[in-house]
Amino acid sequence: MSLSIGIIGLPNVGKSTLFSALTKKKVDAANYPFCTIDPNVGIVKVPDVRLQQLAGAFSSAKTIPTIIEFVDIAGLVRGASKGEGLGNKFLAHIREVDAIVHVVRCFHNADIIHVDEYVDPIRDMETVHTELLIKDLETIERRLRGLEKEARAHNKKAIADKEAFEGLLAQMDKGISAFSYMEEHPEHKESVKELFLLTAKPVLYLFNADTEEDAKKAIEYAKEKEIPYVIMGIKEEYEMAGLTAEELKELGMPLPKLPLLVTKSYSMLNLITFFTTGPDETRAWTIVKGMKAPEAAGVIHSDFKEKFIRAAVIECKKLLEAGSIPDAMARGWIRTEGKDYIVHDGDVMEIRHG
Ligand SMILES: Nc1nc2c(ncn2[C@@H]2O[C@H](COP(=O)(O)OP(=O)(O)OP(=O)(O)O)[C@@H](O)[C@H]2O)c(=O)[nH]1
Ligand SMILES: [Mg+2]
Repeated sequence: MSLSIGIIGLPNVGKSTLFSALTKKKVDAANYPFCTIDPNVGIVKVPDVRLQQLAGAFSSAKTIPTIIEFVDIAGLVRGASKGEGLGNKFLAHIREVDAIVHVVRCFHNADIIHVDEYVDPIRDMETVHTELLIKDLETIERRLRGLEKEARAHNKKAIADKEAFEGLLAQMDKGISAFSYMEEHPEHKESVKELFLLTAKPVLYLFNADTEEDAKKAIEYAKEKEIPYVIMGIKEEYEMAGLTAEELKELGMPLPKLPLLVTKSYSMLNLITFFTTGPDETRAWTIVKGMKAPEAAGVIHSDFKEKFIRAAVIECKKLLEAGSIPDAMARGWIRTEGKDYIVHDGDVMEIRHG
């Protein structure tokens, strides 16, 4: 299971540079708007120290991290929802991703063209948000028109959907995203999810800034809206991405922030990691928070879900403390869990299946 994160933002703000730094893939990144047209897709390993620790403790021959997909999408401009710029094509690409990293230009550099002439992070965030909202409003209104007849015929689901969508429309008129609406109204979540709205996806802001001072206003805005954010100088990160940890130390460079972006994106998607380990390999697996043991087993192999019998489970920390499976067993730290067990982040599991 690999989920995808779309990198979005205005043209020429550093999206492709970020993508290259993350995926080590060479893609077109240049100082002109709409440099990217077709999306670039790349896979990124999710950094996790526990994986190396486990592999070390078990002298595993192979170490396999879990991955997340990043998609570098074309830049969006005001009017995109009406077809401006790359318009609808751009919006269609956003619809396909599971979450969004929204790159916002905060750095000042007169040589790099800004499509709206000068640097203003708040205006830019609102431009993008507004375009997504407009597109969503169209979707909701269209759906509501389709529901009228069924609701009048007392169809229960149609009535519930209608109530959910009308509430959502009223909130969206105030600029509220479908994501926030679902948080506020869990009772309408199922109805809203069915619309696949653009603003229903979780968002993480990436403030592309050389200094924290450059991002100050943007940070205040994100805090007020309760949207998570990271601050980094994308160009610097890109340059650092080509260097090893030793080289960075020698040059007196700061620690790269890209791993933090990856882990934040991962948790934004509500994802957690469990492990399998042994002499052959130690491997990290991705599941959605709240998944039960058979579903988690199904991520390893689709057959395991149906044929799941039980799992031997121990927290990664405990296993490392015990040092080996027999020692952990002797201490009574390995539990046997059944079909209803909800898997936790950091569990090390051995699945028994038929
Ligand atoms: N000074 C400075 N320049 C940057 C930074 N990040 C990106 N740039 C430059 O900005 C220009 C545009 O970068 P891209 O990564 O191509 O931007 P994009 O958002 O992918 O643009 P489109 O594909 O056109 O939407 C390039 O010349 C980058 O080198 C930064 O942090 N500081
Ligand atoms: Mg680009």
